[in-house]
Amino acid sequence: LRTAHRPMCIKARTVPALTQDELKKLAADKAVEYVKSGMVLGLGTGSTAAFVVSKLGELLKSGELTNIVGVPTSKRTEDQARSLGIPLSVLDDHPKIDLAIDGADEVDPNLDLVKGRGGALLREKMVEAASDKFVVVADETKLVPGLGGSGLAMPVEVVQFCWKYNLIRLQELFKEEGVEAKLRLDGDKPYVTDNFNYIVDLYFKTPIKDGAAAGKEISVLEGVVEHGLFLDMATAVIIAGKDGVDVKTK
Ligand code: ABF
Repeated sequence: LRTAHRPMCIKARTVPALTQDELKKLAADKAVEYVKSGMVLGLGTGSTAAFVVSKLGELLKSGELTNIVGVPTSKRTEDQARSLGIPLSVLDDHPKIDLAIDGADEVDPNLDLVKGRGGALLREKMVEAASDKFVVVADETKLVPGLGGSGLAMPVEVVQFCWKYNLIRLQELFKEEGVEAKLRLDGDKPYVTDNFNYIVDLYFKTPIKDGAAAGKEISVLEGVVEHGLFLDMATAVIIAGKDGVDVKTK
């Protein structure tokens, strides 16, 4: 005989879900655990990286960290770090960086990234390429099964001279993937990067099949300065989500 179970009515105590900013801060706090006194640090750009910079400012103020030097990846980050009293330098004076911490727009299962929707891709790539360790901080919305798969922009920084010529070449390069290329705007004017270049955003209809090949094909176009595919660069990715903070390494 089957016993009839009467459904028990349990009133679940609702724990408020963390906001996206709270998740970003969790990832940032975890990443700062990698920082040691005396390090030269690459300081990323974007809202998640800004939580890292704030935390570094707090730790310097309290004396828990001493003698660090930051190499910022954008004017925005430079301004924030300066306002917090973080000693700053540039890549030319510190060509070897101990650790860079930065956000990302997309993270795939291989820890490859799309970056640069914040417009700072060139300095980010230079600083992160010069770093012994590169730790990425993100909330779980950034996880994608394949790069370009979010339907959002994959940026390419191009010189202003003949930007349209490059936009058309980029669109032709990825014709089979049905890419739509658009000049990034700031109001009704072209968006200008910290390096006085423009950005052409590529919108893929399907994820990029071979990121390494795509990166090479974009890089060889004259007039292209840098692209937002950051492949094989991340040492660790710290993802904050509803189940906690997950540190992914290769
Ligand atoms: C930087 O900021 C960029 O490479 C990326 O485009 C963006 C991510 O911003 P957020 O942390 O605000 O989502 O890390």
